[in-house]
Amino acid sequence: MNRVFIGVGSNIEPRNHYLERAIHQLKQHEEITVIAKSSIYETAPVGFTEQEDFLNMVIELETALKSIDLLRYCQQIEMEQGRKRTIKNGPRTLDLDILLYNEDIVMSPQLTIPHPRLHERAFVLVPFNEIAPDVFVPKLERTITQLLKELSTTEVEQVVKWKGK
Ligand code: PH2
Ligand code: MG
Ligand code: MG
Repeated sequence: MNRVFIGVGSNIEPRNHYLERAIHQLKQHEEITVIAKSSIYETAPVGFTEQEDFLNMVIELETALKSIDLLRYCQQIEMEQGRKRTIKNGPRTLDLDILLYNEDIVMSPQLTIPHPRLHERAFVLVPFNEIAPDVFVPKLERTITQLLKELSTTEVEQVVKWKGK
């Protein structure tokens, strides 16, 4: 079995509905088991900042799928939830990013694992640290907690537990 972490994000309403439906659809696959999910966090947009705040979370899976097949399944879920790829890093109903796949390093045109911006993003590291602080990130050679400590407090403060609808 492969141990995988996925980052989930949405900044188009109903944001929590997109997150919940994504988890439901992952569970539907007979070769995927959802092991853990973080709380939902509300986060200031990073990169392209002229957009609404996101809801973000991280989930842990066990799967028999190869990373490329898991990617295709995630993209299928994004499509089904009305994802339109217009502005790079712009508003989206649903974003599912494979963050880690065991301790594998994958560098193909379709997929880079560990996720290339994992270590820069408080909206990933804060929820990740909640469910799996000691997980080791290959290539960066650090645990999640160690990576989180390298971020500025300003960035970390922009990630707060979501208070609900
Ligand atoms: N995703 C991006 C770009 N910026 N900012 C936040 N807060 N959350 C995201 O999920 C996010 C982002 C590209 O995938
Ligand atoms: Mg993303
Ligand atoms: Mg993505």
